[in-house]
Amino acid sequence: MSEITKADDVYAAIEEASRLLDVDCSRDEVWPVLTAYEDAFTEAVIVLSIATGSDAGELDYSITIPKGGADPYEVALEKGFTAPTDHPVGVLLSDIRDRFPLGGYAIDVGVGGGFKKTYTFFPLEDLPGVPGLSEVPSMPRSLAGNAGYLAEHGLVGGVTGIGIDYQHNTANIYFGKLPAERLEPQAIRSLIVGLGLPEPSEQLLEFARSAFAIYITLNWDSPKIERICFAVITSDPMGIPAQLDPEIARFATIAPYAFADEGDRVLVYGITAAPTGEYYKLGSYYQMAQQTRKLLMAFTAFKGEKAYS
Ligand code: GPP
Ligand code: MG
Repeated sequence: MSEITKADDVYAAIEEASRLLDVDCSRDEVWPVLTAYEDAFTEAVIVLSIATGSDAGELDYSITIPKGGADPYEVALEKGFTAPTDHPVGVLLSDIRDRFPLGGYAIDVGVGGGFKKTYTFFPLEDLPGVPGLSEVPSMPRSLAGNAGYLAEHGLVGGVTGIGIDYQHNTANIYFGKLPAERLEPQAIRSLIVGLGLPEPSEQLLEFARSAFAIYITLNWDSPKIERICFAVITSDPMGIPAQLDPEIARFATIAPYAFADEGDRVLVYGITAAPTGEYYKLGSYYQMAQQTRKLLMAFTAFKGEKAYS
């Protein structure tokens, strides 16, 4: 596997994936982003992702930035990838950085839609929980407001990261793996219905049994949790526990990757329960250093109740 990937290789992969998906890809749009974050590429995890629903027809690329790298939101502001804002979404990342030890960052960019999100990851040995994160001043109040409900469903500690979406003014809270009984169909059904979301499909409930991550989406306007997503990780493009969508299945088989061995591939499937219904996602990893892969795989194995700060 080539772990050293220059912007040219990453651009070629994004261009190739765009061609396969019939997405318009402009070098003038993508290249400045790749070069702005190029220092991260050697060790970076690079993910190509698509979704059904309102995001259908878009290809996103995500690139991790190691701990100690430049704050990716500051880079995006400086380079003009995103406009300055007075909305609290603009200070959430620095508020978190000021209060918690970080394990690293990532960015999420649409080939068509431009700079969308930052991700902030916490160190695996020091994961925060909902109570601590609720105290972050710019955090949507709906986190504190739903903390009790989330805790009843096991979503309290073990927060692995925060996603901040500057286009939609939303924040995602990523939780690690829950114990098996929390993932039983009746537990997940009750979690979803109690959020005021539509009755989940059998397919979602079957899929959620294998979830290694669960994440909620919050906004600053509503006291409600906007949506919830269940993610399953596999190295086998056909190894998901439910039939998703033909476009998703096709992308799983054709997405470009830099791994020498097909068996080293990493695919993260998602099903989101949203007010308008369910939709599917797939993140196909283009590149991932062996060490990071081992860490991620180790993390997917549940190791008992998690402590949190
Ligand atoms: C997906 O969020 C989040 C990740 C794939 C984490 C990033 C991981 C890396 C290794 C870069 P999403 O796109 O499903 O969320 P939403 O649709 O709510 O923006
Ligand atoms: Mg995405």
